[in-house]
Amino acid sequence: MSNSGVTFNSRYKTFTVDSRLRYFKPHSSEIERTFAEEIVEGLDRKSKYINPKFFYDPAGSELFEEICSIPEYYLTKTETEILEGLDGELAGILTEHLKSNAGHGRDRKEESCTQGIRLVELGSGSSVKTRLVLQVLFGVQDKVEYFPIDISDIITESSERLLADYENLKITGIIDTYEGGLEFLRTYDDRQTSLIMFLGSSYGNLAPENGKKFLQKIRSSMNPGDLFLIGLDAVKSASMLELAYNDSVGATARFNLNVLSRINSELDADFDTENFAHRAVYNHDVERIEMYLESLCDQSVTISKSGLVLKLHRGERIHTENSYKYRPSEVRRMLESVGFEYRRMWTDESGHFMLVLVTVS
Ligand code: AVI
Repeated sequence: MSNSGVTFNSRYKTFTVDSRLRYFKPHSSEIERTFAEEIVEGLDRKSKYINPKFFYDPAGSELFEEICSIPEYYLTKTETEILEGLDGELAGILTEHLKSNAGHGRDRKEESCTQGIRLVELGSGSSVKTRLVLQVLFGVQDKVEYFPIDISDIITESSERLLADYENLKITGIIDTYEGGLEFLRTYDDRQTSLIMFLGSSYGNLAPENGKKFLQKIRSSMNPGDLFLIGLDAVKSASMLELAYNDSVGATARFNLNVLSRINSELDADFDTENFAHRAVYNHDVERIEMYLESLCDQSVTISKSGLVLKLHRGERIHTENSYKYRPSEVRRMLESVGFEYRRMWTDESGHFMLVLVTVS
């Protein structure tokens, strides 16, 4: 990947690979400062936490891919099955949607009506799911522009694989936080209808008040006629949930512990991962899985680049993730409360997972 040196706006560097592939990435010093600051903010306090967005360095992203392939982590498998089952129906909805938007003379330039739908994905996720939706889009239009937004450079690899398989695909990757990526797209052209996807129940990693703000952010980045497809994990038995987050091959434990290795290498710290244990428990009261890193002894850790010496006692926990689960009956209200228009919900036969399509007018 070579840096073309062209800047789209002052926050980003552009990397142009060829006419079908380019990336935008914020200047690295900015990312590093944020990481160091946020780590101090979360650890230099009584109830310690690390924001789960920091799981996704290259090693963490690979571990997450591994988790997605493990049977007890039913989320990926179930969401994929739902997507596989709705291709014809989704194609029909998208075709109808394009027709009705063209007829209603939206705020966009005339040519937008013939330019079809572009795919925006928050979190590049498993390319299996992306491919299923691309397949649907190629069924209704000749060319597709795909905008993966992900904090990790992993999108560079998956993009190249996608381009090898789809001749008429163009990819503009945004290596940034979701908020940064959405802001980027607001200042980008609005000649096409966007289908924004937020799959895998990643929304569940946000606390409800932040989730609501995030939905508002998505809503405000959308133009009339744009679509938003969100995947949400449903409330179910604690045993099934706890198994999904305590898998038999220990991938979730390695994923959780990897954030400490990341802090070691990027912020010059000396966490000994052997001194921590992975814990994942279901909290019935707030209907979420909670993940922690538990200190196995009294210990002191230095995080040089954050200027912090951390003292942990045996049994003390660092809260690393919440994964909220949703009731189908509350999802529609949640989405409508921020101004989305509800279109459709799909679930698997057991009701373990939901895919919901909304739009804005
Ligand atoms: C990305 N996110 C939806 C996953 C989840 O289920 O909360 C992250 C994860 N954490 C442990 N396993 C998977």
